[in-house]
Amino acid sequence: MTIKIYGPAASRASRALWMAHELGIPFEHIPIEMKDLKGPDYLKVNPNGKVPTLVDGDFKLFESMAINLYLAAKHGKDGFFPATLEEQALCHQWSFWGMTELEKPLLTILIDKFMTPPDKRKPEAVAEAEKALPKPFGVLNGALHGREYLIGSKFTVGDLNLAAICSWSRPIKYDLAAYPNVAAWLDRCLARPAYKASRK
Ligand SMILES: N[C@@H](CCC(=O)N[C@@H](CS)C(=O)NCC(=O)O)C(=O)O
Repeated sequence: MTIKIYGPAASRASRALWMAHELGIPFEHIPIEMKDLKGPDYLKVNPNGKVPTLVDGDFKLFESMAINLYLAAKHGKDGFFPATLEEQALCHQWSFWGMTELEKPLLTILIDKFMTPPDKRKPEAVAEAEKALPKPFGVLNGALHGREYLIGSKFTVGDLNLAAICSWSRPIKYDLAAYPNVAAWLDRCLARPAYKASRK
């Protein structure tokens, strides 16, 4: 049965859409509008009233990183979901790390810049978020020293998940010049045809 991915492309559902394109699996995209997320029909699909949600037959899954790790484990080929427990754990590590260390400050800036009317903007919150970013970007820059991808020598679900989070640095024009390994890695990941296809 064809999987269903709920959520507009301009939301965290983009992560699952990128994954589906990357894996080349058939999927149905249900771009439910944000205003309908708290309706009774959608709450049956995801009781959080948030996107993305994956429906795979009778199986329902929320949380973008979990969805992508599941899809990669189920359909990944040629090491995209690595074979060893250690490398799989590293994919989980970078996915959780992206969510806990990078997502919030990047989102704070993104929301302030693009979704907040000028009179409601919070320069202090943005300044705080900007202060939080150098440390994790420094860690990531170190981890990418001398390597093209995070784990082994190939692009994996760990790269996809973390790059999807880091992609928010682009619309906010966050300057990655101090983190050249991150900048080069992010360019490499976001140049993938599947990423581009997910944004059409
Ligand atoms: N940690 C969740 C976050 C999901 C989330 O907050 N999605 C946003 C859209 S990007 C949403 O559904 N917001 C609606 C709301 O919070 O009411 C994930 O990564 O899937």
